[in-house]
Amino acid sequence: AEGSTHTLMATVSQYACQRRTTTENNNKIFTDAFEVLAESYEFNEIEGRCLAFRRAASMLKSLPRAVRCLGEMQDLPCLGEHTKAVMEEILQCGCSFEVKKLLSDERYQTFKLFTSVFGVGPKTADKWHRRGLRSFSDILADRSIHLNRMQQSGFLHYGDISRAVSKAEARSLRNIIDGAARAITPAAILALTGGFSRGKEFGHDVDFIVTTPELGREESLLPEVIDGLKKQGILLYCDYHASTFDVAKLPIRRFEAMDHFAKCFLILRLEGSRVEGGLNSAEGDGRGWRAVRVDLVSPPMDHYAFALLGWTGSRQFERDLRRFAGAKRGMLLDNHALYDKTKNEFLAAETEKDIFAHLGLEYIEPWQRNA
Ligand code: DGT
Ligand code: MG
Repeated sequence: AEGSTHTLMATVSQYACQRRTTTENNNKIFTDAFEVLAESYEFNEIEGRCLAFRRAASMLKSLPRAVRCLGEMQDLPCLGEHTKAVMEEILQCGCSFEVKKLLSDERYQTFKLFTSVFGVGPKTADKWHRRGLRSFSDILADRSIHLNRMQQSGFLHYGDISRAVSKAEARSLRNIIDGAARAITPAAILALTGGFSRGKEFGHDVDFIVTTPELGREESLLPEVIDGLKKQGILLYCDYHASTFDVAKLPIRRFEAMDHFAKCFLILRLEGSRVEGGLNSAEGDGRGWRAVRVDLVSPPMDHYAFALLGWTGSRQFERDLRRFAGAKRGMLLDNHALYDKTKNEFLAAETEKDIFAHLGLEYIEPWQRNA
């Protein structure tokens, strides 16, 4: 077994889209440490180092077993001097001194707390930190701080939306969105995407694609679905973005930019009675409901496969798909389209399998994309 595992490790690709990564992580002791370091670099806007740690963590997640010694690291991709040094320390001492120091660092702790609020990113966290604010009560007591609508909702529903969403809750939300979409058109198509479509047990939100086969109809579908949710009295927050999608535009390389499809970021009220097996968390404080974050995206049907591939994730899988397309195939990929730069043409796709085939990649199932 030792020999075969070693061979397996020797053939690990540097690209997440050429690896199969389930939700089972055999190297959590390393990847948890890397995530703290990546976050810290993210808070300080040192993007290169942040991505290096995320890439290393993602590679380790794909391994069939834990890395047990220094020698095993030599054959693995995505590991640099810094990542290796952290792993070596963890192997020797059980933890990383650098990570321990960060976890007790005042700046790291404050950024972690502030960015846990819906609508607060590193830039806002930095602004508040510079003003000497350190806690939620500091922020809420400071009259010179203006909270936007998203942040106001973030604070209002903080307890609920910082609590993980379960699979059962995701299923209930699916039924709610499905009902709302079908009431508008029976032809409505609803697909679960994001972490739950990769088989995750818990998520920070629930992501769906909602569209219709009739091209162009999807643009008005989403506002109508939102209106339906509002009429049901379960719409607690809605940030709607109309489509700015232009079929002629070339795909963009940067992953971080949001796509141009019509979409909305919602907070919905999920009633306990709708959840099979009860809603423990909300029952706990005697309300019988909880607030949940839901994202809906509405691509035109001829770009459905790209939207599905783009929203299924994981984020690292998406980053590496794009990186692979560019570096290995001379192609541009984003959530809208795939463009072949050598042939100067868009490559159409009806399914995710078509896109993998265009890229010359073996098909990776959604549950194997937990990179
Ligand atoms: P979680 O945290 O349990 O909700 O995990 P995920 O994997 O569902 O993560 P989430 O909900 O943040 O994002 C789901 C997918 O949606 C992600 O893999 C790619 C897409 N997506 C979300 N945000 C962005 C973004 O800022 N840019 C791009 N290009 N795609 C995004
Ligand atoms: Mg999600």
